[in-house]
Amino acid sequence: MGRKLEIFLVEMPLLAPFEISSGVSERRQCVIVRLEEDCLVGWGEAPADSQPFYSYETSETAFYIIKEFLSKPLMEAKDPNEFLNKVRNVRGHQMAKAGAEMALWDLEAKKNSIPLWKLLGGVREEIESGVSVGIQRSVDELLRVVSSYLDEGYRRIKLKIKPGWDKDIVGAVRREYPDIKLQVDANAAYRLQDWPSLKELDKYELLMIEQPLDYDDLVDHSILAKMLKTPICLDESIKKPEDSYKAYRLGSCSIINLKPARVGGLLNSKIIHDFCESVGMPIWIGGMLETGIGRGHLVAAATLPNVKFPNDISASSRYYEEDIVDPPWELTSRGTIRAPGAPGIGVEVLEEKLRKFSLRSWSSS
Ligand code: OSB
Ligand code: MG
Repeated sequence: MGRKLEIFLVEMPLLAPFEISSGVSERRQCVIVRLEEDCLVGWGEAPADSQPFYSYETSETAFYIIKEFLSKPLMEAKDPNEFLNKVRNVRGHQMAKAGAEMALWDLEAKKNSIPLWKLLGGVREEIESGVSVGIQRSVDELLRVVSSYLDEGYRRIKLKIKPGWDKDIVGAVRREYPDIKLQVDANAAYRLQDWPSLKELDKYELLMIEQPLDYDDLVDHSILAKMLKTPICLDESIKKPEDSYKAYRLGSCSIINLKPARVGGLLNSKIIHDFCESVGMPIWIGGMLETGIGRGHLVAAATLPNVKFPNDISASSRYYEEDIVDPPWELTSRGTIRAPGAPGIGVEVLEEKLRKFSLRSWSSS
């Protein structure tokens, strides 16, 4: 079979700093996985950042875990299912696993000369694109940013909130745009006893409120869900398929933000997707400021049938001055992104640029 594995610790400058309740990012780090077999190359991305503020994983831990514990299984596994079985005894490290597993999916699709989204079981040729708007310096600044994204055609706006940056800014955006699809994401910034602040958001007709309480919590979310009219969507709390089952049984959420990287890859994403579909719980696909490589995998996931809301999958120009794929991901005039017709993730990786943004690399031979 003869595979060659190379991993890159990449750092790319963001066009603008991205601030969420748990911290701010000015440059984005990730690990890119390159898996070559018979002149075909599969690509994956572990979008852990330099700081452990969203999850405990960082770009450095992902690089280390892939190199030390996932590289051999990745070289040997015949498909994603076998890979996940081989790495079952590595606890957690879902983003590291996802980066490796996605390279295997891309390779598999390329071997079969079909787009990844078709291999996954996708059913739509374009996916709805929304944009996630970070915490800004002022309400005026926020309104300017929102207006420019709406002008570009994004189908839904997600506002990052935290205590003190919530009801006023949501109210200001809602007054300016009474009819847009609007939602908020707290990145675990509230406690259950803060519920009165969250209750005030009920009057703004939000599609959902994402991860209001602790990053690991399911129980308090199930209590909060009964107190709010606005549907609760979970992000950080869903780290593997079992978590989606528990969240459903407890009533901790009625929507899931499915991030393939957060749950260990596309196979686990499919399992969560299929479970949610079977119980009538809609999902959408979230992002982690991925490069064009990771976003290729997100676009594929967003073509699945139970994806019922616009996704946090924006055009390359929303994140980076220069992306590392060609063509860069672009928005159509309908505020969508087209699922590519080319094999695998459907875009070409610009290897020279990738190497330019690499801080370090490691290869199997
Ligand atoms: O909570 O959804 C989140 C980015 C980094 C870490 C966490 C989150 C986000 C986003 C951005 O909201 C989504 C995107 O990639 O556009
Ligand atoms: Mg989120």
